Amino acid sequence: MGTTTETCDAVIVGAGFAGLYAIKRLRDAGFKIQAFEAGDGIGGTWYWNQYPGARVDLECWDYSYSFSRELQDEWDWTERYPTARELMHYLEHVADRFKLREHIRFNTRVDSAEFDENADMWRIRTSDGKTVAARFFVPASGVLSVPKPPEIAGIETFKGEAYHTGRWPKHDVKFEGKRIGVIGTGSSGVQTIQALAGKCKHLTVFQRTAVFVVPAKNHALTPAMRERVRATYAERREISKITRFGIAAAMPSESALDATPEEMQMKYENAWTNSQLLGFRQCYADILSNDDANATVAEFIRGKIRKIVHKPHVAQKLLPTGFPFGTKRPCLGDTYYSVYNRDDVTLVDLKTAPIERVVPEGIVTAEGLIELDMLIYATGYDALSGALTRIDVRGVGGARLTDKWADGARTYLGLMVASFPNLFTVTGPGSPGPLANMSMSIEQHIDWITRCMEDMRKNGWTRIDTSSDQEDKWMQGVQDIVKRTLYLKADSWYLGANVPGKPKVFLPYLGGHGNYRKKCDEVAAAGYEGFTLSKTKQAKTAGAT
Ligand code: N01
Repeated sequence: MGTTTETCDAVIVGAGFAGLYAIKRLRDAGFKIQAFEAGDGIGGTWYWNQYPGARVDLECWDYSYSFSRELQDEWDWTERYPTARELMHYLEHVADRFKLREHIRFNTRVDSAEFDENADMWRIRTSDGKTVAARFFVPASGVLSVPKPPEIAGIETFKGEAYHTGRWPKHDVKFEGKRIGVIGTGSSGVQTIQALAGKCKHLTVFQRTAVFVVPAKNHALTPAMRERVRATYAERREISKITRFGIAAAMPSESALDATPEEMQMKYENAWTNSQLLGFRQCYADILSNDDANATVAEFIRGKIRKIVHKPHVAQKLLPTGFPFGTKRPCLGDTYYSVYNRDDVTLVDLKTAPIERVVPEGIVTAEGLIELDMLIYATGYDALSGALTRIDVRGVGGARLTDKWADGARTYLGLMVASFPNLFTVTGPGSPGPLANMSMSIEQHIDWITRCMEDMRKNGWTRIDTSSDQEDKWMQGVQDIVKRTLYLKADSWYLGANVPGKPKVFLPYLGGHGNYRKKCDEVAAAGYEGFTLSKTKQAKTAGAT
């Protein structure tokens, strides 16, 4: 371990939505903090994902900070679903407005973190060879931030340009006149494909699993639209705090199985026409819990695909089958299916023509060589736990987090890992995380963490930990809830099924954002039930702690 050069109350990892809010809240609460960011700029996900067509799939009104009324009033979003670039500018504005940059060391990765049991301090080592000692460790490093490689033989031999959507380069990438291949048809692939069709010489899409893509209905925002939202913004935010998905959307109580065909058709047409991410899930209560109810939506969308795509054999390949609607995150896209009516777009179905290898000239599938000038990997992420397990984290007794999570990530309350004291996870395993509005979830987590750290400071506690029993109970609860739904019927990144060798454990808490918030508040109010709080004999009180 290197020489300790700095001491602070909390080390924060990341300068995205979560990291920035953590810096602001903890600094304002009087803690001395140091944040590290691997990139050279602000933005997290939105800094790295500047691929063509990248934009968020929740409306800007919900996918934004709620902590500052002034910020809310002064920032004018230009589109219903802002682009990655606009989101990055928004976060840069937040960093400047609240003077957060001075707390961030850019171009610096956290390599390891080791808990010093005698001092109740984390010793955190960074890629610049320095070590920081901090009472608290808050990795706000994102749930979808570690790109998953495509695991295809020969990728290093390709002589053209190659990019992963999650690590899009900062230089200008030219597409004109090029033969481009996109591997992957999740949200990133769908957006990239829509953006590149017609902008390059030829686009070849390599699809392993067809997904459900529902219309985005993105549009520019006018001042009048912005005013309408601002008029009831406070109320909208308050309602969002108690709902299942962390947005002000009412969930129905009726079953799809009780609806008449006409009524159902009308609802689904309305969801298709006036779409938003939750549109279809808001039609009936049992869309995500009953196979027959789910099948009605799936078949409605398949009917739309058959109508939009002119060539029946292409339409057939695009029909999502084998998993229920909504159990893999549905994608938003206005032109996705019609792209396949173009002569300069080809769909390769990897189920019938698997990729054999990448060669210098392009990709060889079971049906032969496809020559390419550029390859874009839209192959997803090592989600939820990946950002944490790539850091060498060692807790009590030197135990490694990667060993502890060898059979699947586990936490108590989605906030803490037993025997890794004073380390708070943010929107990670065991929390609603990506199955609710992320910006709302981030604020809730960071507010809870701040309150906890303040209570510890007030009481002179230097260590907070939990037990394996608490983890067992919490993670069992997470599994009990998911078993009542259809989510386990899809090989999704929610359960790590997309990463070869990763244990298949469903990680997000599906009980809803509102219930989760309530539970976290109750635990804190009951004196941090399920946690143990203590004082070290030789506590080296750092800064304000
Ligand atoms: O990743 P994904 P993503 N050979 O894992 C395929 C959020 N997000 O980056 O399904 C061939 O969903 C893989 O195939 P399969 C959002 O929450 C949001 O697109 O495993 N194909 C799949 O098609 C989203 O859910 C936004 O069979 C391979 C694709 O690659 C999450 O991020 C935008 C392969 C990966 O899809 C992840 O989305 C972007 C291989 N070896 C992302 N390996 C918005 O807000 C993987 N695939 C709109």
